Amino acid sequence: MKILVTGGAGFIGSNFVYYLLEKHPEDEIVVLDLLTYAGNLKTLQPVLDKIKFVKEDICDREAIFKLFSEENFDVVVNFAAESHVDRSIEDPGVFLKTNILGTQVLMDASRKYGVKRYHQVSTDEVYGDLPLDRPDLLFKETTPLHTSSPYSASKASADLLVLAYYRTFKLPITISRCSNNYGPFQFPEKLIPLMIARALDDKTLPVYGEGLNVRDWLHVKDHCSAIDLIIRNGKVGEVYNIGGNNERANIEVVKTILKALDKSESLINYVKDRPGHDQRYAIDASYISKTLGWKPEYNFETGIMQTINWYLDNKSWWEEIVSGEYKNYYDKMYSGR
Ligand code: NAD
Ligand code: TDX
Repeated sequence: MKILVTGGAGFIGSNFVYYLLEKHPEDEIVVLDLLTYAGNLKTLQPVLDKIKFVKEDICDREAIFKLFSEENFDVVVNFAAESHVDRSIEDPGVFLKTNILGTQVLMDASRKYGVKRYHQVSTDEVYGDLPLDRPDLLFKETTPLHTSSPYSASKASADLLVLAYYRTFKLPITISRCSNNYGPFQFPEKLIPLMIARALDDKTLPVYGEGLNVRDWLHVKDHCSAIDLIIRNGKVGEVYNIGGNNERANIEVVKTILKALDKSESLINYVKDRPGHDQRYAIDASYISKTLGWKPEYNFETGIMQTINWYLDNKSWWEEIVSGEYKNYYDKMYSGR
């Protein structure tokens, strides 16, 4: 099987490439990535001789059509996106372009060149949020889309477009909507790697609001195994929720990291809340479990310890990031907050 992995130099995409190489060494993998601030070719360095890498923008119609005409992909898995909510609040434009129009270009090329499966990597954020005082409520695949941030609105728009291409053009699609991922190679703008990196440097940890917002954490490897099952055995036209059943308030996550690193809770700094901040995400993943037999391997306690150890053992990967342009980003987003 020949698989195009877009956004394969980012966090989840690169983990997916490693997953495929181990699980399906017979597959041919092409990674396409624009290498934005979030993409890092170093992440794929050890396997560059086993895959083909193409630096390209998913919005560049001509380049994408040329690639599809040359490669004859069986499957496209679209991870490429602008993915950080805070950045979408600062500057929504690029989110609409990449996340919506980029998806359209990839689907148009998939139609023209007869791709057998187009898989869209979506998010639980398309469902909006759940109240903190209703632990009985979970997102189901049938929950109406109801978005909060420019990021989630762009992802929901893409989802609707993917469903439209199925209904109107019979493009063989599947969609997965996943909860918050954590694990190796996550860019240190997201909660867990940001807090690990800052705690290790004895810097303050900026917790939004009171830290009571809840996320349902899923180890990235479990996300990869779910996508792999969907592209091989999933039903065309279906949406699959993927979740870890590991709900934690942000402050609990931050305190877990501090404890594991033997750092003081006095590093915690409660800062101004994120505008439009979603309160709680919680996924009902029973459909993929029942129909495809998927189940997560990691629980949060072991997964977070492994992740912390990975950041300790791979300082060179993230120290380079936090010493460059990232410093300006951090000052811009957090100063005076
Ligand atoms: P990421 O920001 O780490 O990686 C995104 C990758 O896409 C980067 O390598 C970047 O260079 C590339 N990219 C960006 N714009 C591009 C363009 N125009 N053309 C080609 N490549 C481009 O993101 P991630 O956390 O790995 O997320 C991957 C996907 O999973 C996204 O679609 C995101 O919405 C979705 N998702 C993420 C999470 C999470 O917790 N991180 C949860 C659910 C869903
Ligand atoms: O400095 C911070 N302080 C803080 O309190 C940051 C960066 C985050 N937070 C809070 C906000 C959220 O409640 O932590 C929680 C997690 O924040 P993020 O890591 O930014 O993730 P989130 O906004 O939940 O979105 C993530 O999950 C769904 C991914 O970034 C998305 O790409 C994915 O679709």
